[in-house]
Amino acid sequence: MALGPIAVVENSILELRRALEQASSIAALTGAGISAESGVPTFRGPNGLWRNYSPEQLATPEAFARNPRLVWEWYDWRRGLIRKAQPNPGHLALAELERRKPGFTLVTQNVDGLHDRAGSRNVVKLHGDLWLVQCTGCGAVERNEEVPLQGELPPRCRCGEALRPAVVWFGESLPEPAWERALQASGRSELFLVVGTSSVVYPAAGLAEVARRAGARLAIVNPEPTPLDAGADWVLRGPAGELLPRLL
Ligand code: BJW
Ligand code: ZN
Repeated sequence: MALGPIAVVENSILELRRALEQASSIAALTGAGISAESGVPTFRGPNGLWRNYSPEQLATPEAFARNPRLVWEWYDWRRGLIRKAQPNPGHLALAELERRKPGFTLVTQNVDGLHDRAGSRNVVKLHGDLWLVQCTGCGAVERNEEVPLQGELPPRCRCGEALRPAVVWFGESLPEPAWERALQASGRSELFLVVGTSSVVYPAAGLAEVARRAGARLAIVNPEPTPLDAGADWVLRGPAGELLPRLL
């Protein structure tokens, strides 16, 4: 008898839960979708536009050079939303997985800090941190949690130059230590979980392929199809906040 869609999801959950229990080395890659249920808009979803600008128009060094104030207004708005947001059951499930599995590595493209706030201790941040700022002149990096930012935008460093968010924009390289750790964790994983990312932004999206080539099994958690689905061992179609807790 053919299984209906609900039975297929249930089966996959059971199977994946068993695989997670048995694997000694697991890596997870998360994207904006894991924070969606916390009320943080994703980049490419229906609410992905801010004042009619796409992330590709704002998250670039060129956009910042042209109009630093506009780019900072976007970040200031996002910092405000994220400050009020709470980690959801998806973040909490990954923090729990880290506690249960010594060989677990969490790699995230997110800059919102919600994994840290959920209790994950060992988060590899590929695209930086929204709560750090970097001077475009002297290069100094400091924490800045002011919401909303006071004074003129862009905020200024002590040295007088403009500060920028310490995040990775299009065309910029990822922080080398984080990238190295992500590559290693992906290459040695037996199971690679891809959660809440459209998997269109590289090099992060390539980690799943790195893992697969090294023999890992691949699981996707996303309510929408992604380019990685065809090569995955499990595709769980649904929200991370509902599905991840059921994998524990
Ligand atoms: C849910 C859900 C729920 C919803 N539960 N899921 C090869 C080909 C072509 C281009 C390139 C290439 N290699 C590199 C490039 C260039 C470029 C790139 O990839 N471009 C593509 C867009 C084509 N990459 C780069 O430039 C990178 N650097 C680089 O390659 O350096 C080397 C180099 C140097 C010099 C020259 C050339 C190369 C840097 C990329 C930096 C990305 N930065 C951003 C901004 C970070 C700071 C900030 O937050 O402001 O990172 S852009 C934005 O996209 C952000 C995200 O981390 C990233 C990925 O987005 P994500 O997380 O996947 O979000 P969405 O919105 O796309 O998807 C959300 C998903 O959630 C959806 O699938 C939903 O269905 C799902 N979802 N609800 C689970 N409840
Ligand atoms: Zn400075």
